[in-house]
Amino acid sequence: MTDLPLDIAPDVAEALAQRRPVVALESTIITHGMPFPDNAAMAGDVEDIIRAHGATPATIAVMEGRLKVGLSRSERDALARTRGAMKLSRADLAFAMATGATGGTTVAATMIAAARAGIAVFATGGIGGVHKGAEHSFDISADLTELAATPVIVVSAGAKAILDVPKTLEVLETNGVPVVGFATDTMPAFWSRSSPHPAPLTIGTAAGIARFQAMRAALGIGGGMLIANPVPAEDEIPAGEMAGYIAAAQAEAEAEGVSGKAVTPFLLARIVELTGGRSLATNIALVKNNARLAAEIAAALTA
Ligand code: PSU
Ligand code: MN
Repeated sequence: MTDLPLDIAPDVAEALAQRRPVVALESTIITHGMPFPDNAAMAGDVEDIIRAHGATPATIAVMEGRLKVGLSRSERDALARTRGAMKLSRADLAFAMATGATGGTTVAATMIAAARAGIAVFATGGIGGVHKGAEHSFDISADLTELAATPVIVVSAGAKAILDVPKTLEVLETNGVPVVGFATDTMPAFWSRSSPHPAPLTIGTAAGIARFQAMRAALGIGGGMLIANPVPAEDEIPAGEMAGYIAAAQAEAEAEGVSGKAVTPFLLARIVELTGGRSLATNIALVKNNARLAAEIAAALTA
């Protein structure tokens, strides 16, 4: 039997054993989603917000082959500085563990690790989805099928607006994944509070989300759900303004032949440049906002 190189941080293990609220956090956002040193500051601030709301944060990553559920401050900072970290999803999480590699976990890989550790809720920025032009590239994130398979509530600001949002919603529906607008009946669009697309479901309280997930479990329906929590109004960039930056970044990605795992990091980094850093400030604000809601949901789940 292969021993699983899984390290659950002592404070996380204790909180789980005492059935206190725990919120998982992903790390691709640290290794591939934001530049240093903003990534390190964001990762620390988000953990502090979760603690301030009475829950224990568990940032998940693979460090030299060990799957870490909960990083110390120095591990977090080391990860934020790592160049050439892998971007790990369902397909290659175990590869990194078998070869001693270091990598950030995407939404999909973070869900796998969270479920394994017994963590029921997780906060991110925006999930991966169906890319624009997917009818040619077939680029559809493994985050979508993971949401169908793994029972973790993922709190996001929607699907990233670089994606084809209606196609992403269709794939989620096909796979039986509930998409819940938090106190909104329109799908948020990551950097912007709204989009032209209705939210499939709406719930206005953390307790309501906890009741919905409990009812799904009682019915024997497996899998997770996606919460779409709009970025605070004071931090948003209007969708009309973002559309131009997104189109420009997309055209550059195509011209440079960027494909596969590199697409999302390329687009996010280009959009930070095109907006003069504003999109990064908004991205950080929306992750913090999602961390707050995730802590409330975690508390409602343990109540
Ligand atoms: N949210 C952010 N920034 C990110 C991500 C989410 O604010 O970089 C990451 C997540 O880890 C998500 C990944 O799983 O982007 C999607 O990558 P892809 O499109 O290649 O599946
Ligand atoms: Mn992809």
